[in-house]
Amino acid sequence: MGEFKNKITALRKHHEELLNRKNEPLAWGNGIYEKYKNPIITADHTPLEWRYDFNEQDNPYLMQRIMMNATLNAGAIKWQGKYVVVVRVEGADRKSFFAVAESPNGVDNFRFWPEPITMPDDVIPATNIYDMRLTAHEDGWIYGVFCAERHDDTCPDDLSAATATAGIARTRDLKIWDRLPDLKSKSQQRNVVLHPEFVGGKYAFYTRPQDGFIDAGSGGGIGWALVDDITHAEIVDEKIINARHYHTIMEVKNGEGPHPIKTPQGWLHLAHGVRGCASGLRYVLYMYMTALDDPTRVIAQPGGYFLVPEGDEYIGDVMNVAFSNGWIADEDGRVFIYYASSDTRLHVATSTIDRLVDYCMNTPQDGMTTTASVETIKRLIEKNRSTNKE
Ligand code: BGC
Ligand code: BMA
Repeated sequence: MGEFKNKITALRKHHEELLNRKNEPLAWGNGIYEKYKNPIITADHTPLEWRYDFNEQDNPYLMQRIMMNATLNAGAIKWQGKYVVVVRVEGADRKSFFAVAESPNGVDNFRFWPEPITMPDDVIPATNIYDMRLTAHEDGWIYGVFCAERHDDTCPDDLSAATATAGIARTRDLKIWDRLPDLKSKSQQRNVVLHPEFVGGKYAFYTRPQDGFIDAGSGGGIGWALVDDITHAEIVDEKIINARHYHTIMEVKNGEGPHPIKTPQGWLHLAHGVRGCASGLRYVLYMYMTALDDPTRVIAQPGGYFLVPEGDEYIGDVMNVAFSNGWIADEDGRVFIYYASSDTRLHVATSTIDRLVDYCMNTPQDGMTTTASVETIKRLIEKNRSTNKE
């Protein structure tokens, strides 16, 4: 009897130590942002009540009855003074669900709320839902837009055939969610994001049209579509605002991350780019900016990637992945970038609006050839020669 209680005490102590662990920025970054020593949320951070049956008769070995596999791709929002993330939690059964975790400072001490989100289904229930983008819209609601995945029944013999659609839900308190009908679109859609402001009186979505479930194909890149009625959202016209290119970090796919941050110089965007290589797909993050008076007009496109997996971040369920669908811009200009590594755990990187705008405006563009890249490097060397002479 006593032994079972002791085991629970030890388990809870170990868990509390993990939850209370302090995080520190790593020294020697790239000057653009700071990465941190520890991931902020791992599967081990999930509440013990989700995993263990604490009744000694029913669970004499104190086993995990439900195992958690990963905590990744989180939407983020500053809410009631707290840094709040809506985490994609994945169980051992490969089903993802959404769960809220909050921190007092944005970099450590994240704690899950007691229960995962109960997300109502659309008319046709999805098999899996994931990667929520949170938008506090000027209409007063907080929206969650996420991917709803279903088996593609037009291919009954192919167990991997699937469809990706944007699910839409809204809430006032992050607890009770009203599900709206899924976004209607001619093509499949993943990485759909709601812009925080009305544009010409309409709701505006960043889209990512794709030919198939995995293949972006002729989809072209990150799209933009205006929608009259969010309660029956349908894409009628879609235009590509951030295209993919041959031999870049986004040759195979790209997609909007969280919704862009409004700055005096323009909208600041975080996105992911994907390229193919011998070991599979490589997912990295990149940035761009668009004009305040026209969020579809690109005004800055720093070349190459912004953030990539490094060290332990390379390793996980889906190797070589950095993915972000959540960031928080604080009142004091600090920015908390929540990114997941290798579809396994959640991290934070911190920067400021000023630094990110500087990065976007002053990082050379991709010249698209080796010759152009070498010329760009030589220009910097030359500039440094004259600076050093001064
Ligand atoms: C996974 C996602 C992934 C997608 C495309 C889904 O089944 O859950 O994490 O992005 O497939 O590979
Ligand atoms: C994508 C995303 C993410 C995931 C990534 C890598 O398509 O939507 O869910 O992080 O694949 O597996």
